[in-house]
Amino acid sequence: MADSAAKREIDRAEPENISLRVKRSKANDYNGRGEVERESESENILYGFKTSKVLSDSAREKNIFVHGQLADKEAVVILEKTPIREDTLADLFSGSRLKLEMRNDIYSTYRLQAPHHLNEIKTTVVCPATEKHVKKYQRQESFLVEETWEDYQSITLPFIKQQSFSVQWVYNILEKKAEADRIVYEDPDPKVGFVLLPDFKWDQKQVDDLYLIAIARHRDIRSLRDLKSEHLPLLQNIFKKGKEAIMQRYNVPASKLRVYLHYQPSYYHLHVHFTNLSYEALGCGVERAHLLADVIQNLQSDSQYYKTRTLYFPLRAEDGLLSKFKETGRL
Ligand code: DD3
Repeated sequence: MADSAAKREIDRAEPENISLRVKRSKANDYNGRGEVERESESENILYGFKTSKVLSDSAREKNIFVHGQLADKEAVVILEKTPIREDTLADLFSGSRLKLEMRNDIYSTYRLQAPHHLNEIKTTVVCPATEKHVKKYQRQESFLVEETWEDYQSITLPFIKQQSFSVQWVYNILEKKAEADRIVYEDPDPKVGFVLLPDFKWDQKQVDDLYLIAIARHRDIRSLRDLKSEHLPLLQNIFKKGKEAIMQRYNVPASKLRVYLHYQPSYYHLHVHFTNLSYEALGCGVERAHLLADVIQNLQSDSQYYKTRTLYFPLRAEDGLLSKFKETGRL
């Protein structure tokens, strides 16, 4: 990610970020304003970005997903405005320029130009992006699919196997080849171990939209459908230690957390989502999220629970799996 320079400057501006007790890594320490400025100019990898299409945007979520080319490679760029934090208000009020828009009676509106360090846009770059990445962010209609165990075996499983959507980034995290400095907690046990770290959807500036993922060390569990009672120690370990680590690091108690799995997941390596209960994360709705607490209980009462149940989930119009369900007359 190309946000290290920007992060560094934020860290300098708020050496004691009290809203969030995040342990600072060496890489995030500020090392001189001039250096930060130079770095952000020379390392603007988006300088030559050629937009080909806006895939989707949301006025409410204040984000935009753009498809384009970056040095002749396909790329997807996601821009998102982040929440305004209470601990930045003093700087915002004292360090901004105001342009009056209108005045009427006791009312007036302005365009406020925030100081540099409060004028950031969270940016995610996927490059080179595949056709699948582009489709993933294209605004699409959704359809609810009904998947019996037989459907899973004859339609979904073959599709997943043939897709081989790379989870290299997951292995990089497990092997500490990437994001090692972002790890919040890890349990090295090969069977019940996992790595807990912030999902990159979360900018970690405020706990209001807290979003972490626990990635299992075990590499052969594709999704909810693979889970059996033999995996209970793993699931219970993630549940217990994940909540404890989040309490320790972020001071957010278990009663404020939504802990769940997706079905279908966006990548087929077992992972668990930890999000702030007061934040409606994308994909936390009943049609896709399965509370870890429920998953554990279901497996406790029936080891084969997820091999017997019909599961329901939404698929988007362009999803290859949807075509498979259509072909077999299941939609
Ligand atoms: C992904 C789901 C996956 C595009 C995009 C995101 N958290 C990740 C790589 C590193 C990460 C994540 C796939 C991919 Cl925009 C394609 O998400 C990641 N690192 N969700 C973290 N910490």
